Order: sequence, then structure tokens, then C-alpha cells
Amino acid sequence: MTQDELKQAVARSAIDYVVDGEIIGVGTGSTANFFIDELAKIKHRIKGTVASSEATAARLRGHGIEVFDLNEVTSIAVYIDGADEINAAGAMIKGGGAALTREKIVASVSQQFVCIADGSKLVDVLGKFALPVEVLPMARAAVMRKLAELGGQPRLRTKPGADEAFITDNGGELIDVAGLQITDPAALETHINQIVGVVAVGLFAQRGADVCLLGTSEGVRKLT
Ligand code: ABF
Repeated sequence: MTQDELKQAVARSAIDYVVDGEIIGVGTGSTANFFIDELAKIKHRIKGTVASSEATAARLRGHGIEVFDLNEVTSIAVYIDGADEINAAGAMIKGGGAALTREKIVASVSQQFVCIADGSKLVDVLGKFALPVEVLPMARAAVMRKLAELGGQPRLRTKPGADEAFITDNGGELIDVAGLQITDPAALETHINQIVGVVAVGLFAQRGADVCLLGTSEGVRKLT
């Protein structure tokens, strides 16, 4: 099976976690996009959605699925989203799709977090994927120096084919930190969160996935 077929299979499995009559939180990325396309087939069963990015909101609306502002919502039954890396405990690196901050916000309000990923995302130790950190532009250089002290190689994310900084939906910039071996994800998440100028770090460990569905050639595997 191709990676896309694995993503599609795991996206289909995530439909089992949709709660009828409720609001669903929806992630960002190609696996989340496959989930959105599956959700569209049963959109009559849900009240609506909260999106983790403008791109996800546009795709949902394109299917005629209502997208609520998070401030209009007091409860989200389940959040379905992908990951860049996930370990056996359900801790994740997220943010390759530049949506880590809103993803973390929506996940924090959700009763259950279901991660959907192809099997290649499962790792023993997080960190081979460069860790994304969203920062306020004025603090970019100062935060990069602090991140370098952690032993990583921080790099400013630029727009494709350009030298200028990529700007997130929130007006922030992104620093990707390569070369980390993250043996204590929750401790590193706390440490980076406390660096002045950091908006959010793409470590989801304090609030990891409750369920992880992995698409493999032997079928969809569930990590609880
Ligand atoms: C999103 O899913 C991001 O946090 C992460 O970067 C992305 C993974 O993308 P894909 O599903 O395309 O591999 O939640």
C-alpha cells in the first residue's frame, strides 16, 4: 500500500470516533485532509466542527461542513489530527504543517484526542523530525539562541523558494530545531514553553493522544 492509501485507511477508521450530534475538532495536514473527505460523507450526523488552521477550515467549508469559532463552543467531543512523529506513550511532535498552535488549542478543549498517522510516524524516541516552535517575530533571534543551548540546530522556516520567514495563521514565525533526542518530551515541552517569546512548541506530551490509529500494510493498528 502507498503512504496515501495508508493515510486514507486510517482516516476512515477515525470515523468510528465521531460522536453523533457533537462538534468535532479537526486537524491539519494530508492525513487530516483524508479524514475531512471521509467526514463529509457523514456530515449530517454532526453539529459542526472547529478547525485547527485556515486551510482546514476552507476544506471543511468546501464540503458544506459548518465551522465554528472556538469562542462559540464550550465543548468538543473529539479531536482528530495527524502527527509528524508519535511514540508508544502517545507523545507527539507536530507542526510540520505549521498549525501546531491552533492544533494545541483545539486539542486542549477536546475530551478525546485521536491521532491518525501512517505507520512511518511511530518512533522509539522523538526528535528525528525537527521540532517546530512558534515564536513572536521580534523574539526570533533570542529564542533561537536559547534553543541552540539545548543542543539542537535551530533553523528559521522560510516560505517555499524564498528567503523570507514563513508566517503562520497567527502572525508568528516558526523555528525548526533539528538534532534533538527527546527522551523526556513532557519536561522539554515545559522548558521550551517557558522561553520568553515562544508562542507554542510542537511537543504534545503533557496532552498527548488518547488513541493513536496507525495505518500499516497489515491494517489499521490501534495504540492506546
Ligand atoms: C498535523 O499533521 C501537523 O501537526 C503535522 O505536521 C501533520 C502531519 O502531516 P501529514 O498528515 O501530512 O503527515 O497535525
